Amino acid sequence: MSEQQTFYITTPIYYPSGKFHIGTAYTTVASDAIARYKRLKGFDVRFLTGMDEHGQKIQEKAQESGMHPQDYVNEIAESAKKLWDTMDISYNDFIQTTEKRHVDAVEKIFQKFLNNGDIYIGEYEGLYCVPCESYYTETQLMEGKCPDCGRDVQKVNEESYFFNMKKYADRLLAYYEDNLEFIEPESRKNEMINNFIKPGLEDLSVSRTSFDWGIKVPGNPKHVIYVWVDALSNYITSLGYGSDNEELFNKYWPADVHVVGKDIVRFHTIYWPIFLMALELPLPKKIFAHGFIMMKDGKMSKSKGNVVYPEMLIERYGLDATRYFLLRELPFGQDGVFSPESFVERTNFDLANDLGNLLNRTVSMMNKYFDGEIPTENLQETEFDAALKSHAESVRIRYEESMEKMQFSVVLSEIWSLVSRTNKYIDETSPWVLAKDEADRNKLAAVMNNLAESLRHIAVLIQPFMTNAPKQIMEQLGLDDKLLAWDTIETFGNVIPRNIKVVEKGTPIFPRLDAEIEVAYIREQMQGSV
Ligand code: ME8
Repeated sequence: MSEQQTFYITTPIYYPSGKFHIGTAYTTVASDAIARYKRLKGFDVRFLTGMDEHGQKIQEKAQESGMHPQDYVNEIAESAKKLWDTMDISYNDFIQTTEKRHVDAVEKIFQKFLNNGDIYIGEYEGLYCVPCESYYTETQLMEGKCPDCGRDVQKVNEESYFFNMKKYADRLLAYYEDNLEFIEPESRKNEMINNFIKPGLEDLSVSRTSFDWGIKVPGNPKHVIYVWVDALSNYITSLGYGSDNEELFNKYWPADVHVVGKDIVRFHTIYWPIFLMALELPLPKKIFAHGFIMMKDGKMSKSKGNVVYPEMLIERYGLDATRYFLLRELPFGQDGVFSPESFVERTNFDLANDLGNLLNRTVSMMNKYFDGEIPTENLQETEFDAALKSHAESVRIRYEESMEKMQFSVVLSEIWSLVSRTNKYIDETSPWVLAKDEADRNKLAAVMNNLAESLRHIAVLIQPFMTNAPKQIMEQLGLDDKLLAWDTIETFGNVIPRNIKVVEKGTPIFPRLDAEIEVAYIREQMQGSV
């Protein structure tokens, strides 16, 4: 038997600085969609997420809430896991950077940098933004504030270890050139080259002495290791790199893709590859940087009262509608706006009207014309069948192309083109007319079979995005979940077995929302989130 191909995908590890909003959920759901897709295609997938628990910001947050930092981060890690379980995130591992497996390995990584002469000790004088855990020079500031988040920066003057970044700049550029798909979208790559690498990489301060919530520098415990050196290493420490058992590391590294938001591209496309080069390890195959979910009045922030939490949407509208919206509404890679109106519209139009109705109509016609049984024999093609079949076939091909590029909104619009095409097929074939003439009985049978088959294709295709609807569709059609396997949609038709009975009465899988009431509800919840 040939060995199963592996696929390693990661999300950023998030800061435990508060409750997760839909932005964090967005990255995680997108990564989950890829993980599910690759599993569906037969890959041996490893999907990592976790928490970035060290650093000055977290120490200060813990102090504010009167807790020991370890208790503080553990509590948030538990609530994060609960949220990911609620959202059906199919992660294989959840790493916390305060775990021993990580701490031990990061100490070894730092020691290796020291041994190889990549790190030297010096004096750091400069500016630091605590919320971004990031260093800046005077000229990088925007009106005296942090260029990334607009907040005040602190003057830092302390002894520090420095990483010699310059040494690797040429190799990094060569890697970009040889691996054209390393950074996506491409615009981010140009930004990195023109804004950071070409002007000359500065040596990076990789330790701090003014607080102690972090991993100690081996042999010099006055220093804690810079939180980004600590954090980025999670992608390999979680695989056992530097431990007694590197089996997972050997199997899954290099990562196929690190999914990140546009705010942390620099760390992933400059620092991380350079650290890996210093460790003499292969670099990840791709860093995909997506855009941000914005609100009509700008960034989500508690003070503006415009924060949307995933739990609220899931409780009221269900997980599938929430996951669908996140991946359908925003073109992955670009910023997009969340509005209560667009959420309600998508749910009503795409889910309740288009998909929900198609299932309902199909099930009720099957009951009306064939006593609930999906006809599989004596099928006489209608003039409209070939177009439906070829559409389903072409959707599958375009779906695969766009999925590889992580163009989720394109993939979903492709699937919905099959939903619309199938609804149109009902209008074209007018089963209620065929049902009037016994001579058209076999044509009616073919139409019913094609409708069930088309819905089955849709159920297979939506699996990376929705976790309940595929099973609900199969259940209403009376079909076994085995028919959700990818290879069952390689052809259209001849898959549904004989003597299958659909349910007698299908319940709507996506109830229609009262737009006015629900828009007001979401808005109220956003304001209540202050
Ligand atoms: O940066 N829209 O953690 P973090 C879309 N610990 N995505 C958003 C978003 C929004 N409005 N807001 C946040 C860190 N995100 C580091 C990462 S990795 C080794 C260390 C997502 O909690 C997006 O993926 O600030 C962004 O990159 C990430 O959350 C930042 O999470």
